[in-house]
Amino acid sequence: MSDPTRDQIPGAPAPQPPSVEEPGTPHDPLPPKPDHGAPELRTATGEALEGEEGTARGQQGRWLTTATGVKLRDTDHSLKAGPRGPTLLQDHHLREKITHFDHERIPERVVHARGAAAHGYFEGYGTAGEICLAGVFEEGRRTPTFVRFSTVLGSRGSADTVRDTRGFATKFYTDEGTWDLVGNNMPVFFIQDGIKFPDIIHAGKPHPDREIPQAQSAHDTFWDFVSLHTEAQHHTIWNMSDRGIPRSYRMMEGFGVHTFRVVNAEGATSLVKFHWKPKLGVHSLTWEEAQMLGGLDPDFHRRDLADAIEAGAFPEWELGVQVFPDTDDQTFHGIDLLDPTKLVPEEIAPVQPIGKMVLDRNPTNYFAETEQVAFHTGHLVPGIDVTDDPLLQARNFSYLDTQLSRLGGPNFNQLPINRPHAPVNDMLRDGMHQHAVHPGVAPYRPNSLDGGCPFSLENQGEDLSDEQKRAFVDAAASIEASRKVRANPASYDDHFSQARLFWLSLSPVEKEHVVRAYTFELGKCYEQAIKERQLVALASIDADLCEQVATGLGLPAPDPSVAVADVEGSPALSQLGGTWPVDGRIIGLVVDTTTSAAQVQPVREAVLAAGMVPFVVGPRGGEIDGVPVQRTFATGRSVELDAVLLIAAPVPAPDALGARDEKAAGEAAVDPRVRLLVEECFRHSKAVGATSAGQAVLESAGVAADAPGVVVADDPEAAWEQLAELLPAHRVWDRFPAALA
Ligand code: HDE
Repeated sequence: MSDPTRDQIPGAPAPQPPSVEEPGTPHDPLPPKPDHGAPELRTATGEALEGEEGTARGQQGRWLTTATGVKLRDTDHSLKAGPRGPTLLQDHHLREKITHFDHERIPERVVHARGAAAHGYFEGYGTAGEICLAGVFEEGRRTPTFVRFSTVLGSRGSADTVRDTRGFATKFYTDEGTWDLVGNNMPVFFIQDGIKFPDIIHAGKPHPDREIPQAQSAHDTFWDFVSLHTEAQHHTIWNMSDRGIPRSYRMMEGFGVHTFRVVNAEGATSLVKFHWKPKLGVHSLTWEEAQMLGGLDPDFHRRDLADAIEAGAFPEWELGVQVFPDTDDQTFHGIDLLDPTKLVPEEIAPVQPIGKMVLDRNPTNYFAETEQVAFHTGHLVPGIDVTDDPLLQARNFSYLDTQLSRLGGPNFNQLPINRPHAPVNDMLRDGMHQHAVHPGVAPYRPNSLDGGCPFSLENQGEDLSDEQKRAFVDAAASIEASRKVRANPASYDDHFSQARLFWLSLSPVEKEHVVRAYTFELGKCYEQAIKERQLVALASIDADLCEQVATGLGLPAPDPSVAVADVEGSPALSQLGGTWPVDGRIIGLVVDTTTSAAQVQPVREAVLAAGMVPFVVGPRGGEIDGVPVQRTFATGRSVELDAVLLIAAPVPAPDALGARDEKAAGEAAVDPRVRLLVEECFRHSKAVGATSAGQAVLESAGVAADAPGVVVADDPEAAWEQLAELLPAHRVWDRFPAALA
């Protein structure tokens, strides 16, 4: 029988430390190591607790205890009636351990179940002062933030790179209370009224009989819904565009979607739409990359976010607002600002920057932070208020309600990740998981027993500072005196003009991707009637779009159900064009066992100096001439890379391929896995470079040395110099068939 005190027995082998090295330094190209240290405990305001307080529950070289702090000698054997006898009910440690384990899971979010998050800060520019009194926007003021990105449809364990809308939810821990901006990476939504949210989600989720398909919109019920509810067509075309498969959470725009009402210090109101603009630009995967990653690295976006922050490439966004006068009709250039299926083109309402956000710290514990964070559109601060958008109104109910079952009661704001950084002095009492020990006897107002406390800020006159006076006051927005009705305004009947606006905004390459996405998704539907109905909707957006999808489906192109709208595109909606910072991009450096450090090191250093991450990809792990190999031909795949530089042309290694392939490998001049890597990089329009030594791979992959985005040079450094110039454009757009046509 093993002895739990074994590490204290003289002569017993010393316990081995976990086989990990120190966490990487910023810009260390090695993938980050798992941190096997004790979980850091934090206060409500995010400060790390020091010493005993901070590490009392960490995995440390201390005594293991029960939940009540009783030291244990053995947690490996249950208490039995003899070594081979039955387990005794008396075993309180076994029961505590198993019972706690049995209850480790909480319900996953009903939507947005899969997510990844990071801490950071928001810094105001001071430019919003004229329209909004919220302190968070004051010049230079830094407010801690926590951001959770997510997919919508998939379960918690689903893949990151599926075609879907992405959530972009930000918690601002402001001095005036917590403000949550719970947005998406697309500016419009499927439905105009929150009462239809359960319907669209039921349609998008897996079919109830077999629970398939997971995290997909390519199935009958989704297309049944969107073809029957044509208000969904605008959001759907965004999903079918490259926006539905982002390259990285760091490279997504974020939108508040609804119009919000802001109030300035004089009490004047304006209507605004919030936009997050990523410093790195808006970029996407190709559909094939997204599909491959679903299998090869389902955690791709989660890993990318954490790795970038670990490497010091902190993601950054600028927050901007489109500002509209708060007129009675709440429209702008004829666009109904209360209709969440409509955007306002930036060309007619420019996005004005009001601050920036930097994400600079990974969560310490996924469950405690990313899983337990609870966003709520009703978490508003003085100066920021809601409008009557019926989708937003329903959300204001739903987000509070859903936490009750997800987090087990009404005290979820006391969880460390949700605790406000502003002082809390509420009269909410008791309930499941109450952590506060409230003194006093009179949690009601007015009272005469607890000195009348707490006071509300009304009638306090001169005793309060200006800042204290800044309480939340609901904006006194006028409402149309009317009868109670279950109806939409007439403006909500226009379902196609903005879907067309989006289509017309795209470049030929982006349009081609949209056509392929519709063709794929509808091709996965079984019901002919659904495909035909969706084709009618496409005809109402654009005849050419409909024609191309119909051809792919082998169906005739129908007539539109409504006259095609006479609108123009909004150039700001296209992702193409421009050049962008390359922070955190991953560059594959292909070597073989004969490659010398002198060939690789200067390029590695140049890549690092440019803020990118070099991955040395070699035939085996370990080091080659002292240079660490990050990926082998077995563990690496093109989809992880943003560009590849062939420093060598590795020859086949038959033993790595399995007996059956040995003959073929022996005959090939180049390792087929490297050839595949280059074929894929080329097909996905990534920059490809080769030295004269690596050029044989290009030949074997059928890639012409003078093809767009392919560079060849004598030595690695010269090749890298040319390759680096291609990266700010994200992809070699000229290589896509639509661009070549
Ligand atoms: Fe949500 N949504 N939503 N949603 N939503 C939730 O809240 C809901 C909508 C969004 O990372 C839930 O805490 C209704 C629009 C994000 O924790 C739930 C309606 C937008 C997240 C809920 C909408 C969003 C959620 C599930 C229609 C973009 C993830 C768990 C009236 C502006 C937040 C939870 C996170 C999560 C309800 C529509 C964004 C059930 C009823 C529009 C980013 O409360």
